[in-house]
Amino acid sequence: TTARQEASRASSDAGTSPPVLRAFVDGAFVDSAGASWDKLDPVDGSVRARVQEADAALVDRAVRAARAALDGAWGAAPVAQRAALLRRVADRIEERFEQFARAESADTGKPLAQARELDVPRAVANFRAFADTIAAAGQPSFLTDLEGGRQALNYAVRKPLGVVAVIVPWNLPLLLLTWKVAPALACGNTVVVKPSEQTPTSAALLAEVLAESGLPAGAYNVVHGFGPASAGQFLTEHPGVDGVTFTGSSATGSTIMRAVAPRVRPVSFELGGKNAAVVFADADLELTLAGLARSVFANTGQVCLCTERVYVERPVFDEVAAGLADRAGALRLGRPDDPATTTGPLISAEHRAKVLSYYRLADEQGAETLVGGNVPVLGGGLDHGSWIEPTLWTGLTNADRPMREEIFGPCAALVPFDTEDEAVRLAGDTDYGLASAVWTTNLSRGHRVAQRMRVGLSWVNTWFLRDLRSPFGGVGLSGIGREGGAHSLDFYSELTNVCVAL
Ligand code: TXE
Repeated sequence: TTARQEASRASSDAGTSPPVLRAFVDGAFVDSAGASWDKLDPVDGSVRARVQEADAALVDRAVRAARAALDGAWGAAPVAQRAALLRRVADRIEERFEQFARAESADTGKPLAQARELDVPRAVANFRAFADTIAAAGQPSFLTDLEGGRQALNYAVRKPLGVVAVIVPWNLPLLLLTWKVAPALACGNTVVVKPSEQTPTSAALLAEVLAESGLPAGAYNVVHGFGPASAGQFLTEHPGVDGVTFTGSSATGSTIMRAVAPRVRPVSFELGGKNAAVVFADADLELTLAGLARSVFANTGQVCLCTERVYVERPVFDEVAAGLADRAGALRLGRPDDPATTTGPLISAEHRAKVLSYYRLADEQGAETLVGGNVPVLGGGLDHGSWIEPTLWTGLTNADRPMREEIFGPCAALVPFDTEDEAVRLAGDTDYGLASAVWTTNLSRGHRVAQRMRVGLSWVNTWFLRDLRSPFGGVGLSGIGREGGAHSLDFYSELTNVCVAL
């Protein structure tokens, strides 16, 4: 409701009429009988698009179209055809590279350079990686010895999970969307996508690319809308949905679990994080500070993998704190198309209010603010954007709320430690368990500590480095299941074991 209120307030200031974004159902963009909302530019608060909210009837049409495509052309497509389609999609995203980069940057406010370096190349890579994965996928078979010297042959046949609901957030919209859509289609599923209400554009662009690449109508559908009492809820509660893949907040993950529980459907969840970095005194400090700064401030701290807790071995604590504060001070907030910009705004005024509430909480809990802590005054027409200062604290402990709850902003707290065991204990003292990074030049210690972390992704001397064949996901509040390479195939497939008495 708050986002809607903000949206309608801002729309009254708009001069020209913004483009209209509609649902994509059964191979065509269609009008919805539901309401519309204004998608605001996080950079300056202007209206970027008018988005039509899918009502329950339109969500139902999308799910039916997906079912028909599953029972028809796409569900029957051989593996080679699916892999070839994914490769064509990758090629076509590359052809429209700049269009995707600009759309992604415009929806999120992120620097255009980052969309060009990360978001769009990863979307291309996602389609190529899952074309390779499905083309190479096999299943073990077993010859079973029976009495009397006879045998039975067991082998498993991979089938699509079915109609998959794909619900994605606003921080890396295209990257996360393609991370799910590529393996889902590779396995022969059909999908109904609900992009975030904050970032609806790239899902619509992808619809065009998939159709041009020859994906049958109905195999990829997009419904726009919000979560509760809107497209998100209508989709997850729909009896025609066979599984849900979701990236977003832990609270919404829990709500989605309840929505599918009556039908006992599988879910794959990549949820929030409260990720720790551990810096040992023997670390290469130049390398560490560069990596740490990236892990705290990338995408304005709005990546589920971002570091919000930094544990530093006491002898280098002051040096690391000062070095990281210098790097924070060197960040340049500005318009996405300015090549000097390193850091965009937060996604929305609503999200900034949340992040700012943690800045105030840190003050109240006696933190020392090394850098930042406020809303910046940028001028130049940016005053209505959702800007916030990159921020670092010392003086907090694991008992304080800013150390326990996911803030999802460009901020982190630094805390000293004295022993390896203490560092592992402090890092693991969280309900989340997505990612961690250990910084050390001691190889044995790097492996040892990385393995002891209670997380799904444990980095040593790097951060965010991904091989798309390796498992991605979290423990605890950070999610259920793993995606990536063959792990994604496990989620997006059902297996039928065939047992033949020979
Ligand atoms: O997330 P939501 P929000 C965290 C981050 C952030 C907080 C809230 O801490 O501050 O979550 O962000 C859809 N049924 N992350 O509110 O609600 C929603 O429309 C079905 C971490 O944006 O999880 C959107 O498409 N769908 C995260 C998507 O879920 C529902 C990335 C994500 O929204 C729904 C984003 C419902 N009942 C936020 N309610 C990460 N892990 O990277 C919402 N949605």
